Amino acid sequence: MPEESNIQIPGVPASEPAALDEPTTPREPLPPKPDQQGPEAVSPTGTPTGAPLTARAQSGQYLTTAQGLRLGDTDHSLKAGPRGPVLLQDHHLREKITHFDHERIPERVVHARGAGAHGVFRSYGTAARISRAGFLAKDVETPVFVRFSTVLGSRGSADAVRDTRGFSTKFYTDEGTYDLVGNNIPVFFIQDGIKFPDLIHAGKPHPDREIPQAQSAHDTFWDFVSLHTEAQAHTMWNMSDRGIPRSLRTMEGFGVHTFRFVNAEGKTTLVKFHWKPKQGVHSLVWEEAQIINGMDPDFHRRDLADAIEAGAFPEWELGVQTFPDTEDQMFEGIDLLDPTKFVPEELAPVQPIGIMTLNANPTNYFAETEQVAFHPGHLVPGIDVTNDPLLQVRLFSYLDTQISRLGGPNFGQIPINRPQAPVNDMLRDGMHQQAVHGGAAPYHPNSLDGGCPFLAGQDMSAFIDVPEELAASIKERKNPASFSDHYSQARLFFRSLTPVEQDHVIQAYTFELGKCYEKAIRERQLLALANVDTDLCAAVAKGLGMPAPAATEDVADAEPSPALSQLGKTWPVAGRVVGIMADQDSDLEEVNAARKALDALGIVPLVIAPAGGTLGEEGDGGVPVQRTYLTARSTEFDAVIVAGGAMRASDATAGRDAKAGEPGASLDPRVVLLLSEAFRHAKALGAWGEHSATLETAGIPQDTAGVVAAGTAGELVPQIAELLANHRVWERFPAN
Ligand code: HDD
Repeated sequence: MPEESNIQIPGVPASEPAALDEPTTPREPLPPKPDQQGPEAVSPTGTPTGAPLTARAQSGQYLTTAQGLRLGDTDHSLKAGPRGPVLLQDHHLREKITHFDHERIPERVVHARGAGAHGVFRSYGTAARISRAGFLAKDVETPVFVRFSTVLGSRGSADAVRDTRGFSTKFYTDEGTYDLVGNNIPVFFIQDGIKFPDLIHAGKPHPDREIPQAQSAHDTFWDFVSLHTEAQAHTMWNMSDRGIPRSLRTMEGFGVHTFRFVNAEGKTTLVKFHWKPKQGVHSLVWEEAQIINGMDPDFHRRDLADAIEAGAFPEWELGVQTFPDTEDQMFEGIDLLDPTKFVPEELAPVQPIGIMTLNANPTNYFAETEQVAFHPGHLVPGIDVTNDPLLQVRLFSYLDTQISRLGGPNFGQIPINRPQAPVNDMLRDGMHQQAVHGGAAPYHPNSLDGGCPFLAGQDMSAFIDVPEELAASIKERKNPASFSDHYSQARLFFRSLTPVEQDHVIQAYTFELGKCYEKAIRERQLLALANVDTDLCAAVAKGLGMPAPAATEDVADAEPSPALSQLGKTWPVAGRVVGIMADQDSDLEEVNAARKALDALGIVPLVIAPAGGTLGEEGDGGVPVQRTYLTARSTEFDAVIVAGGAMRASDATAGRDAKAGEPGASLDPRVVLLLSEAFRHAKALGAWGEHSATLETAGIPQDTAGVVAAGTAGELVPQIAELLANHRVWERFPAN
């Protein structure tokens, strides 16, 4: 070996320094530069795993390529002269554009639009007698990730559409991941999974023009549900206020199917899951929903993220209805394997088994909310499936869909999908494999890798399939006779609602069918409604200007279930939003007193003023403005307080100089719009002192339910809070 590096370069005298100085002895690799370290290792719940941490994304010192090469320019492509064509050799350009070109993955075929949050589930231990699931033992805390969704709309569609909402929960338990993939409606459209593509093809936009987006108010949807009458019960829930939740935080959730709990002795119990929100069950009204979809398409997503960020962590109690695992799996005449049926709570009470708190927003939407993969077949010991034919097909579909959606069979290795229980599988290779598996024998049984891993027994937390005796039967494509009642539960639901809620249902059917062009479809759906309830059918037919048909089926009556109504209860007011309309004429001390009093109740006060900034002097006495007449719309507020004096139109009008309430007074039209909408949507309205005159000028009658006049802010706030506890001033409906 020469003593010193002496590489010869043709044409370069040997005395000149060599261009390359190859190391001849091995040396330690250079320490990684700060900007060259791998991405932060986080657990599925977003908490650092303890692996060496790096700085946040975007905070490394130098920009690099994906290979860690430092870049000196990322703003100009490499060209043949400043005005010349771009060169193919520009490796940085090609990497940057190629990666960008592939940033999107296919959206979910259903439930494409969603919002997620991290949290924790704490079990009460009340289910421990009937399920041996470790995470249901007393006081066990299990990290969770929840994704709420709409069903029909694309990823970029609006939140407040009339639709079913998905409610999926991933429990990262010590015994493996358990997914509860439910909806906010306890019954489903179809009884057999083979119909799912038909249902979704009918509900999605028409294939020719791809309209309408995220809506069921169109011909193909109603064509399907009127021809396929087992969908009537679910559709009835959709047409009720449940189809337009006020917030994701104020929705119930349901596992829909009947599942099977298995205890330590192997004894089984049939169960139906319920999520009960501590925040109450509240909905929008249809006009509000329509306004919101234009004003703030991200309404639900924003509401959830804001609440969590503000520390108002939403909570749901998980409960189960339990049924004996009898041979026929019927309960009070209801087939527990029919997913278009629910069991009224009056017949089988919901028994609480734990509480879930959502306490952290995702760090990255794509990595977590988009890439999370749920599957009803992600089970743990102690929870098993039943033979519900809808559930059986779901067990195939969810695994299958992730392969095209997440690009291969290793989606379980994506951080949000990684179990928190040790994984010791023999699945190997495949697209996007992240692991470097050692060993020589990824098969069972083996003798080369010491026979590992071994099989566990029930006492070692193994999942043991419940041995189930099956009745001798013939192979056929048929439903059981007990699946043939398509109307009684739609009737039960409708008749359990209060008149106000029933009126909303009538309006919803009339709206949706009014958007259908084909008369035959409207007629057929009216026929289905006649079988559900003749009054409902007559009211919808009247709205459509069509004759009401007579019922064709003899449908069984059931006892109404008052638990189905959202009215008649009071709920916590924490987390609700109250708008305070103030202006330069306001008594700022009183405005601040109102803000403080609301805040003390956990209510979010937002001040609405003619312009942004601060009313009065910045500092102690001033009032920071959160919304202006331009940015505010009534739909954001659960109640509105008027604390301003004039609120005049900013342009010259006859009453420009007159105070509100005085002859000739003229309010800014946006103020009038906000107040009149809030009034029409049955929200509490209030004012103190002379400001009641502003309400009067806006056309809000003073001596009406839910319109409060008080002497001071201190007197007003408790009255507004009391009204808010009922969600709306229901006496003010019907609105039109
Ligand atoms: Fe489903 C997604 C809920 C029936 C096929 N479904 C999906 C999601 C929810 C539900 C909440 C969104 C999961 C997420 O946030 O990622 N689905 C239900 C409920 C059903 C139901 C409560 C009936 C009780 N689904 C159902 C059937 C099939 C599917 C019968 C197919 C035969 N569902 C899917 C799917 C999706 C899905 C295509 C789309 C994305 C995904 O699974 O991961 O596989």
